[in-house]
Amino acid sequence: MADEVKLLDFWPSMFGMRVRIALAEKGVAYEYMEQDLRNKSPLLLQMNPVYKKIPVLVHNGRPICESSIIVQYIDEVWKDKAPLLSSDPYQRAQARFWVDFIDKKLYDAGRKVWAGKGEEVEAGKKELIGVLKQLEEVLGEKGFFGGERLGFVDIALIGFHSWFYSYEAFGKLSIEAECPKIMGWAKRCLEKESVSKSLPDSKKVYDFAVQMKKALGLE
Ligand code: GS8
Repeated sequence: MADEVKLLDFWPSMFGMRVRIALAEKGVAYEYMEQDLRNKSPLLLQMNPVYKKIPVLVHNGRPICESSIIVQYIDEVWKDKAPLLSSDPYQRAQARFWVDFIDKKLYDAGRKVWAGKGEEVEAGKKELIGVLKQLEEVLGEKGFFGGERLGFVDIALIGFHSWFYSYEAFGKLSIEAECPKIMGWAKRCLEKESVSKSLPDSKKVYDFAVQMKKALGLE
């Protein structure tokens, strides 16, 4: 029986983007199901009753939640093509550490920059640049965090690139000037079709962020 793969997602989500890229890298066909997060569907509530968040991968009727867990699941199930994690346990542990770091630090810093006010924006900018500079050190002279090829850390981080324009516009900063290595790395990732076709246009994300701020009364 052919695999039935569905992805519950929301287009501006950097977490959803991770899953889109992983599926594209593996060449897995799937049904993309855009979700309305203000009016959550019974399917989303049923598939992720704990957090009620996207992304959710539904593989042959069974849900998998949390983007970094989903990407690892995809790597384990479709293991014959495009390995995303190293076969070496130490390297795998390192990759998981940095994905956890991105999850804990980058989303919050970015949100302070685009959705915060006054001092919060300034604190968010410092955190954002600090996190990206730290990641530049981890990248070192490698082409990708995964070495020669796109890996787990690259996939976890690159979705944030579609938000960089918004961070720059709201925070009045230049990520290119502060973190040129990260921008060089992002360009390399975007040369891959699996990445470019999975990421939305940065200006569209910015328009979305403007609308969100209005809707949330954050202006
Ligand atoms: C985060 C997913 C998430 O924040 C993961 O999958 O890695 N740790 C999770 N999803 C958001 C949309 S993106 O900001 C979401 O579904 N929010 C709906 C809500 O909070 O009600």
